Amino acid sequence: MLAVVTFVEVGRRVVWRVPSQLLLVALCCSSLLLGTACEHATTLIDPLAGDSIPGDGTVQRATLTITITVTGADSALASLIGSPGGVLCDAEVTIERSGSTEGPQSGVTDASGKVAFEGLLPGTYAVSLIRLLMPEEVAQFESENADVNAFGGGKYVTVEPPSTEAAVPALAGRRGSLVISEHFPAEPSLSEAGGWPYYDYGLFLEFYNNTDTTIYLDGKVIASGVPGVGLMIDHPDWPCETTEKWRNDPEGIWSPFLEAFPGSGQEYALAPGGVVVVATDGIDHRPFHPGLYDLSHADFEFIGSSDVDNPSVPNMINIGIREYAASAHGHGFEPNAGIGAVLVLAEPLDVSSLAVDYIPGFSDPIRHRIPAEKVLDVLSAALTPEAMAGTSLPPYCAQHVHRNFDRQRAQVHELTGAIYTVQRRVLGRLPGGRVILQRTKTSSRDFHARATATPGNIP
Ligand SMILES: [Ca+2]
Ligand SMILES: [Ca+2]
Repeated sequence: MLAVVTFVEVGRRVVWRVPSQLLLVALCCSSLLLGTACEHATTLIDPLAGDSIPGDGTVQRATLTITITVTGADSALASLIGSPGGVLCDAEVTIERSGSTEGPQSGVTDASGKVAFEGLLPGTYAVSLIRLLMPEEVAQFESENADVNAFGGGKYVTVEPPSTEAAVPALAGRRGSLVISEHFPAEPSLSEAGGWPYYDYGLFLEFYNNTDTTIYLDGKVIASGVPGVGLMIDHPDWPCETTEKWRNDPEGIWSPFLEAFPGSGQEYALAPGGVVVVATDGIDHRPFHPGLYDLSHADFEFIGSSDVDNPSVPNMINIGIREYAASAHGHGFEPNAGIGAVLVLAEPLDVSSLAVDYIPGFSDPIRHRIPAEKVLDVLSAALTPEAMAGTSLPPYCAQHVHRNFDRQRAQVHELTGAIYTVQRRVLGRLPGGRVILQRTKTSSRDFHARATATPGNIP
């Protein structure tokens, strides 16, 4: 198979571009592999199992028995709320058959952490769980776990008659404060044949106030935590053991680009449940490509030295060492995917006090370190296994950031040219209807790829 990845210098940024033919191959592979281990990809191309019943019209129904499990420190927390033994009782479990229009079914786990569903058609089922915690339950936790407000989890299970058993792990969910709720990384091809040129400016990030109090955005920082493409993979010139120091640093996240929200303290308030959209360009991108969005009402936009500046959309402030892709683009920060993306949200930073280091062998070697105590939220993501297999890249290094910040990257990204979005999962709703987003500091669990972006709304 043709497996050519061009290595393109964009300004002082180096990006991987992958031909669209490979993209098609990768997408086809994705659809074939669904139902095995492609949780990340199902939202892009649903396996069209449909509602038809094959054969002579009779089909053997199945029973699905699910056990919700908890491990490690989360198991200790579960014990405190009356759920010992590494299982989770009183969890609401929802199942929905992929590609069907039957709608979901729900049940609640018993004292042994089990729940059974009967009379199911065979197929692949999306299983998710939620166990919201009552204030009196959280009160039993040590202070470091006081922000745990739920257990959540999800998995895809293949159901076969007469009976299928599956264990689905649950993780303690922490609300955090201001959290990354969506990353739209799509750079569609503007060529009818696919490939070059790509449209790079329809990108956006979205953030959500996951707390019960007003948050002020003023001075908070959006950063790219990608320490450089060569630092994400086991590159011959930059092997993982060499890059460990910057990539997997428990003290902080090394970043080449820092963008601060404007305001000097209390100018940009975000109420509980409030959503804020930060666009690369705050304009209507639909005329450029139908898969893009109208971001002319974005709350903020990144700004560069040769940019379109919507005067009604406040500009982010570049507080980093240099401008993003200044010579080639000049539109401000572009939160694209490349072969992976680490996005960081941080408390206001005094940049002059940050540690600085130089990574040898790069044309843009300087990085600031965002101190661990300033990090509010992280999204760590990589290509899907199918997309990665369509490249000739060496394997990824184990961690793109230290597990203090994120336990496992989400394998959600497609090759350049694909249109999709990455959204944080909804954990549940408060009695008044306000959404609480899932934040287990595990990107692979907390985020999923979706076909349609929802700038400014939580779906
Ligand atoms: Ca811009
Ligand atoms: Ca503007």
